[in-house]
Amino acid sequence: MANGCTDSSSCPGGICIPLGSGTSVCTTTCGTTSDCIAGWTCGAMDGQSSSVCQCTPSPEICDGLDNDCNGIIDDVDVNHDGICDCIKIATMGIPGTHGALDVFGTWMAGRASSGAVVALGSQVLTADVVAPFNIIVIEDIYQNGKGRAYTSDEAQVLSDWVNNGGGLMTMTGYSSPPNDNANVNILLLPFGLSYGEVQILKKGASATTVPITQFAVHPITAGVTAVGVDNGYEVSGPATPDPLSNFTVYATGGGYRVGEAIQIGKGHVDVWGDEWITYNSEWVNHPDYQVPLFWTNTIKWLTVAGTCQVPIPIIIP
Ligand SMILES: [Ca+2]
Ligand SMILES: [Ca+2]
Ligand SMILES: [Ca+2]
Repeated sequence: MANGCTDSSSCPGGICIPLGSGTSVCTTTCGTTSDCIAGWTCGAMDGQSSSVCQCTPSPEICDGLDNDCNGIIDDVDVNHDGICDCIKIATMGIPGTHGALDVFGTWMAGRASSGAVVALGSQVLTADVVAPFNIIVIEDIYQNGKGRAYTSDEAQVLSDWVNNGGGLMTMTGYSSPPNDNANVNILLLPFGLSYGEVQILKKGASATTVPITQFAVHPITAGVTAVGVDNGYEVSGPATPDPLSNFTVYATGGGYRVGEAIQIGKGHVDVWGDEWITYNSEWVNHPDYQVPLFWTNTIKWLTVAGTCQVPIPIIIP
């Protein structure tokens, strides 16, 4: 659906049609409007033997439709900060509170101006509860004295939501062993993923987090050369990769898997083996880390293709 086509040869597998505003756009043939991107309609067009998906451009707004006819639904980012303004993010559990309160949540809320961030806390997960969100970030759900044990039914709810296009990110390391990870591992089970129970990458006497610098090529790691970890847990799985999933170990440190990203169905799961990327010290005291860029990349990758995809700026504001 790239804008600016000159003729159908510049639309692989598609057709170049005028938008009526002096520009043109690639489109496809269709049987009904449900074959088209939301906001487009299927209909006859002069010069075409088959019905084609058509669009009348208007300014993009957060309404679940592709208003400006560029092929992307709700791609609004008024401040050009790289976080789609229409994105709907939820957190589960308790935010990291080492240092200033919930730096990550505050940062996100300021950039997703229409969607903001909803704190689900320990709310029971049902299909209706998770359906509104593009992304869910699991923070501290350590059950002992903080939350509650999640169930396999709730894991299935999350799994269905991911397969349908949801983006799930988990973190760990908020508590010492044992059982820090038992609860989040319940929710990761349908994806064949888990955290280990042995703490890894403990910061030394320098009192600074262990820099993670070994990154695979992946959208999450683009432009990132270092982020910090302390007392994390290794990511494991999938033991036998699902042939339908596409997984990348995108970060390693000390020989351990620290970050793993998996595409499952239409959705994405990102498992990070630590929580310090939510802490104030890592955002403020580390010009050698790219924490905001790491998060901006992560949010974009977690967001389902074709919706709320906005360019990431060279400098993250
Ligand atoms: Ca659009
Ligand atoms: Ca829209
Ligand atoms: Ca924004």
